[in-house]
Amino acid sequence: MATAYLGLGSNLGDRLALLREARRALGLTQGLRVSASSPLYETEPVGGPPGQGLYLNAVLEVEADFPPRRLLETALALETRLGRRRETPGGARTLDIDLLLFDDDILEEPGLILPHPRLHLRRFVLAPLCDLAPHLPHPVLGHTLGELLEVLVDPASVTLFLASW
Ligand code: PH2
Ligand code: MG
Ligand code: MG
Repeated sequence: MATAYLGLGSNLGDRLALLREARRALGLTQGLRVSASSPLYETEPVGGPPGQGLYLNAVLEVEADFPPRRLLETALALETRLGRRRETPGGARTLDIDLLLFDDDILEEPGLILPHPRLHLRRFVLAPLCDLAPHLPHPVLGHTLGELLEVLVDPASVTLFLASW
């Protein structure tokens, strides 16, 4: 059994309903258990075309009894099922699920890099990740996630979104 962290984001459609449905569907997946959920954050879009709506972001901790590639495929299939259309790169999306960490695996394959190469650079990922695992060391950088958040310079705004989910 491996412990993995998934980053969820939505800035198109009913964002809250999409994140709730994503978590529910992941929990129903054979071999996967959702063991913890971060609070929700409302966040300013980073990159992509101008004029996009604010994101809702959150992180899930999951227990998986299959390899990272299959977790990635599960996540991508769920994005598609919940209406994601890949048109403009970096454009608004109904649902994005990123594989952030898979145990302390370090991996660089086509389409799958672990740990996620930008997780320590983005407050919309690191803040919810630290709500769940502040003491976890980053497998490549060595510092804990909490230490990385403390020194992070990312001016994009990230505020708690006060809804239960
Ligand atoms: N995801 C991106 C690009 N920019 N910005 C925010 N605030 N939240 C995201 O989830 C996000 C983003 C690419 O996946
Ligand atoms: Mg993403
Ligand atoms: Mg993605």
